[in-house]
Amino acid sequence: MTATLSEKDLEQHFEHTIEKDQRIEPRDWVPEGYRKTMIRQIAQHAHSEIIGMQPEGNWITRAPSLRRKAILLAKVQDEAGHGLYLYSAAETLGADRADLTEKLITGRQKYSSIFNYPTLTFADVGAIGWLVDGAAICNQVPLCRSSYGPYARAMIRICKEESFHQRQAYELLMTMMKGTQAQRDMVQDAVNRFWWPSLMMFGPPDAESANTAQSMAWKIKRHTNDELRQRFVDMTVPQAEALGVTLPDPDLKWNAERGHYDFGPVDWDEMKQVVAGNGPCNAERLARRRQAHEDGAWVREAAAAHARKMAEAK
Ligand code: FAQ
Repeated sequence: MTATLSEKDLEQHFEHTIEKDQRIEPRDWVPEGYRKTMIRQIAQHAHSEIIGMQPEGNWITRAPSLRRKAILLAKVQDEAGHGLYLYSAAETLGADRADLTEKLITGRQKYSSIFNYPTLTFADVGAIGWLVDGAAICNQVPLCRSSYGPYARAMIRICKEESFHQRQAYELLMTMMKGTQAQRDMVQDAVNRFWWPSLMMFGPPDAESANTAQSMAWKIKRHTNDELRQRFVDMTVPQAEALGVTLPDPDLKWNAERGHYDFGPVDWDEMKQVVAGNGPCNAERLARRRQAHEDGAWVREAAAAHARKMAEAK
């Protein structure tokens, strides 16, 4: 005979699991707030991976060589894979994938602001891989220790693949920097456009971050938005120096007392506008995703019909 656990016992078990730094698994009881926060973060992350295929996907047909095309194809395909993993992780919390997609294409769920900027030249492929994947790695390596098991485990593989993304991009930028003056200018221009939006990827400043305190207490997040932003700046400045590009911030300076780089103010109004749907490419990104979803309707119908037939044949 099994004794029924009261809500209080379940809550205590949850608190102990978090306290002891163990993982919460799909079979475990969780408070509603934890479930909602996890679904929100995982869904936003999944949507970012899926929408994030578009800016670089824009250059697949125009890659300058077969080698660059093969690398870019593999990277964009990895992002699709990350999105699918993450939707599966959200499903373990009771979310419905079709519902999440519906929320994305009707603008009721967010995705990262960074993917609402255009990719104007092939150097943007390098800038995205270096800065955007770099920021993603910085943010996601600590998430490998996130309290929700399926999310933390997905993050391990995602981070490994993103390391490859970052390296291929740095190699691409290095190659361009050794090329003609026009190529060097192209790299500098891409870095100028992607630097500040990359800093926005870490979320609003801590004082304005609605979710950080609770997510840190639940060990979903291991560091605050500002801590990770600073880590990213500290990590990237020497890489920019090695590459021979300047980061577009006149206030960027080593602060020996703090042991960190100081940097200028982020334009939070711009970020708010982009998150609110008014960035340069928001409408285009969502329209493209909506169209792809509609175009894929026959595939979903065929798969469902096949599954039905197989079940009937049993
Ligand atoms: N854009 O209270 P907080 C990638 C939202 S990497 C849009 O601080 P939280 C790889 C936030 O969700 C990009 N919305 O929130 C790749 C919250 O929404 P609410 C994706 C943003 O969750 C590379 C509200 O503002 N990475 O895809 C942004 O504690 C290259 C208040 O913010 C992840 O999702 C933003 N930048 O911290 C793919 C990582 N920032 O409550 C292709 C996992 C915040 O209104 C190519 N996520 N918001 O619904 C996280 O670590 C966290 O969710 C943060 C935000 C740090 C992003």
